[in-house]
Amino acid sequence: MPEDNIDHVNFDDINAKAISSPLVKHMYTADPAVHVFENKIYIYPSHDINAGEAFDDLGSHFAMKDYHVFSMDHPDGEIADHGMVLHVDDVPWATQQMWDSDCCEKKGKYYLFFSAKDAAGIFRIGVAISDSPKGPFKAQAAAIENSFSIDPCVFKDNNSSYYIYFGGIWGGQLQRWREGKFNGQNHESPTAFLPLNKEAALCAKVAKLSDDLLNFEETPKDVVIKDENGIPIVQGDINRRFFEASWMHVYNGKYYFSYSTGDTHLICYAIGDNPYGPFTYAGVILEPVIGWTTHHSIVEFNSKWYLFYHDSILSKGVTHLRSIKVTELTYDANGFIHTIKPYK
Ligand code: FUB
Repeated sequence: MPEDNIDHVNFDDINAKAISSPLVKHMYTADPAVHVFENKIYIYPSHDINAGEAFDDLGSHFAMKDYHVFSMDHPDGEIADHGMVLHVDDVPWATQQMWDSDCCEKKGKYYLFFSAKDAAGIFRIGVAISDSPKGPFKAQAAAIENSFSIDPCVFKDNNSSYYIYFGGIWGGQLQRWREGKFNGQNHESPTAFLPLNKEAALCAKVAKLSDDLLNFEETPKDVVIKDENGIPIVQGDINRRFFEASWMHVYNGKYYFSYSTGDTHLICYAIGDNPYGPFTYAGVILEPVIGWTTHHSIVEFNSKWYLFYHDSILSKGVTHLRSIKVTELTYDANGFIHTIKPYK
């Protein structure tokens, strides 16, 4: 919901109705990417701060500068803050807006993938490496070659190939790359360059990563989401089209691509047979939370499934000051996810 639309919200009431409490209260955290490493839950969130930037549809108010890593022995347990693990000043190519990140492990090394703006104000995706899931991470000198847009999600498939999903429209700039180069001026309207409402929606991107995980092994492909009739979702279908926040998980051999619908504030998902798709739209995972953005990850731990997400209740509705939360996620007998209402 837009930031100017929360005046009517009674935060004590809505807090009492919330199905989960903030996991972290000593700072603001968002966009939780969660993995089980070494039998523990590791959380790689954005670190929200109040940098004084005004709210706009390009997301300038999300002016984050660093990342912390958190861990838990169990989703109901205590959370440990492992401190600051990467700062924008230590990333040679990045200048501002350390947005969503994700982490994966390969051969005992941990790779943090993150989105940030370069000196030209263009979002790129970078990699930083550590010997521990707790960090600290050391950034590569340059962003991934030919990377663009935001919200990386790294997925290790059964055959041990690694895939990166990414992209986000409006402030995430995905629409600026439709011709393979960055179109327009830096502060172009967030809706310029989008397809028409009746045209196929812009898709998230997916690419297999190179063996060292530092490059795209192929030109990124579209993550196509089709409707129940096999027709790609159109841009005007704002309750179902991709906006940002890609996540991939596998359940019973099927590939679940989940994402945010942005300005309609839903976490939705679509199911496919392989990491590339196409995927068929399957429903809503999470109804709107307090705050404009919604962003999540889905992880299995001790044979139960969990949805990590965020809302802005702790900051009393400030869109860029969010808090990560967790709740259990369940499936029906046909593999469809039961929709979660964040407030009872
Ligand atoms: O945290 C900044 C941006 O807000 C993320 O990249 C988006 O997914 C949204 O959550």
